[in-house]
Amino acid sequence: MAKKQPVIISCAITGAIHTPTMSDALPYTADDIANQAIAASEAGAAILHLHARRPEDGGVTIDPDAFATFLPRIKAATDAVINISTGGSLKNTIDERIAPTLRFSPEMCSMNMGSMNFSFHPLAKRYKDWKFDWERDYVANSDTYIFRNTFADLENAANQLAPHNVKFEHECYDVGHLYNLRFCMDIGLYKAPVFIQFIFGILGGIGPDIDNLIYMKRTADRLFGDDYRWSVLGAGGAQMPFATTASQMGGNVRVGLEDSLLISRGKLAESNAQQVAKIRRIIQELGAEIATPDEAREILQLKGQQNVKF
Ligand code: KMH
Ligand code: ZN
Repeated sequence: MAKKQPVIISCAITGAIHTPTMSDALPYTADDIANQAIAASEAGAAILHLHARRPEDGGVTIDPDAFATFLPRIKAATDAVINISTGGSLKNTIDERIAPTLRFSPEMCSMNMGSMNFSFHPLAKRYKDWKFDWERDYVANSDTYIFRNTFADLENAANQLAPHNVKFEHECYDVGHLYNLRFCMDIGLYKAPVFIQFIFGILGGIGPDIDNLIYMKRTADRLFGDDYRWSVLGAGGAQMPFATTASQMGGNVRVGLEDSLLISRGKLAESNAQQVAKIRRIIQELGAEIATPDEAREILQLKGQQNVKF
């Protein structure tokens, strides 16, 4: 019998949804982002999906200089694959959002496969006292944002990034995004195998029902055949159930405080590494292996750590 492929664990360390008030564990200084990323890698994450934050107040930033404060430290301490977000702001242009990736030329970066509502405003009602001034309005006003990823934006980003040979984490929040990806492959923007992150539970995207996972997977099988690898991210309380199910369906998984602050229903996680350790234990207890960073590189056909610029 053919050996089962090991499961790639991605860990998304801090993101742009949650704010410091929501959890003391959410990292936002360079030290904390680096330390939590390194610990997540030691716990079993092969890929680290990274955003930057303002160290003084935890605000979201896409300034390449902010990434420079932690990328070299993480690279020096781990052999994990670094994946830089290009979606980390709902307000900036695609040119601004790809600037960190253009400067640091990582092995991977995210690519969001359609324009959409992307809202987390219901979270604003849960907190009365906020640690920092910016947080309440940032969260409450997310109901006014359109997350812009037009076909022109996707083509512009692919053309500028082509010389860097970066593998995209194609973030697909709904079935239509899979068709957008197929179209972009057909016009030559991306090379197979593409890596698709199926996303469930973002307000504005498809909901966290397991039926939807089956449907997304079946649609991707039809559209991409052998030309894709896939992973699953469930937001909030859907994180562990969706990761567990995906790992049993032959998929890969993404955890991390970017997408969920919880370790179990109603209980805050202490760190990113705690979430990685939990999903690793579940995957291994259910009889699968987890991928090392080098196995992830082989499965996703990455250019290698020696070719990044940080
Ligand atoms: N937190 C994810 C649902 C990106 O970085 O490009 C969205 C995300 C976007 O990861
Ligand atoms: Zn992200």
